[in-house]
Amino acid sequence: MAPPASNFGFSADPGSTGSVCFFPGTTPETAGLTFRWGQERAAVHAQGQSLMIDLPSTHLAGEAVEAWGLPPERQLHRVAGYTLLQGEGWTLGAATLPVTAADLEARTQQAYAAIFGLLQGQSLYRCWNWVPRINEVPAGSIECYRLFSRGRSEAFLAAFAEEAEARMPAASAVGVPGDQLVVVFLAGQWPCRYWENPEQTPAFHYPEQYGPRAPSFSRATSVQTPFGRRLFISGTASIRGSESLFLDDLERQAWITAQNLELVAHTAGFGREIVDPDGLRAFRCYLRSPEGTAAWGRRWPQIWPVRSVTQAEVCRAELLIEIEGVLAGV
Ligand code: 3EB
Repeated sequence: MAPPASNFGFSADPGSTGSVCFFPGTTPETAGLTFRWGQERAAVHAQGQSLMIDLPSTHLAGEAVEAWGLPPERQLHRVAGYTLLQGEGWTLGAATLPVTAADLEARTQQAYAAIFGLLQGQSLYRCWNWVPRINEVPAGSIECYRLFSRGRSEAFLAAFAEEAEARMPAASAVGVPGDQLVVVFLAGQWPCRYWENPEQTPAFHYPEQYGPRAPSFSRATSVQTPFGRRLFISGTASIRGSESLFLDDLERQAWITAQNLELVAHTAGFGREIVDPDGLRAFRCYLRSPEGTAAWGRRWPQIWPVRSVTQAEVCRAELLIEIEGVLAGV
């Protein structure tokens, strides 16, 4: 079920802008950023000039180790609880924070305040969040995802006030076993634009039924890098307007998700194809339940290879699948 290397391997030519790698210059051996699924516990490791993000999420299919490229010139720093890799014009950061239901909101707020404190004029391009017990509702409280959303929202408001909505990057927030909140971000000084899906309510305008504070993210971020355009598409799911569609039907949720990905890619000027003959786009899929993998494995890889499939609670309890992507410009 592993996708063909021609689609999702990194370009043999390190200077190629046709590579799906985040930035050029990558082989798995020289990767700047590595996501490792199925690890014992959440951890951020710095090794040489690379970051490794270990996640205790069950790996279901595709690459168990995802190697992402970064520009070769980079330095390692530790600032405000984050391990940072920085190069000319860009910053990648990662942190793990122990959280309980009681302090998740405050810890999230602190984690984002720390990011804003170290950006130094750079824009956020992409945030990844792994949230323990994401769909649990602690006694006398609200769902952990909603606590997380409120903490993040408070931090955006504190940092940007009325400009907050114009600063919200592509993001994802999914569950993770254990008690570590994992936050990874990419920021930079290269020009970027945030995009919405014309068929979806902006998440930051979701009505209150989905939580007291709407989620702080946009549907995609396009970035004009010196190596070509990149589009980071947020975790995308079976949502139209603000409503979840096709509850309990993975297959139909997957189609709506794919349509949303196409709409966002097209809107941002990256073409509407999500099937990728040229190695220009890579997708990561989260499935709520491992039972879904069998159905997925039989049919979807033939029409749409994804780079990896990992088990994770998607932030809305009724959603069974979420897919995110990185696209290189054509
Ligand atoms: C949605 O569209 C599905 O809270 O950062 C997707 C991507 C979702 C990011 C986040 C939530 C987040 O609302 C959930």
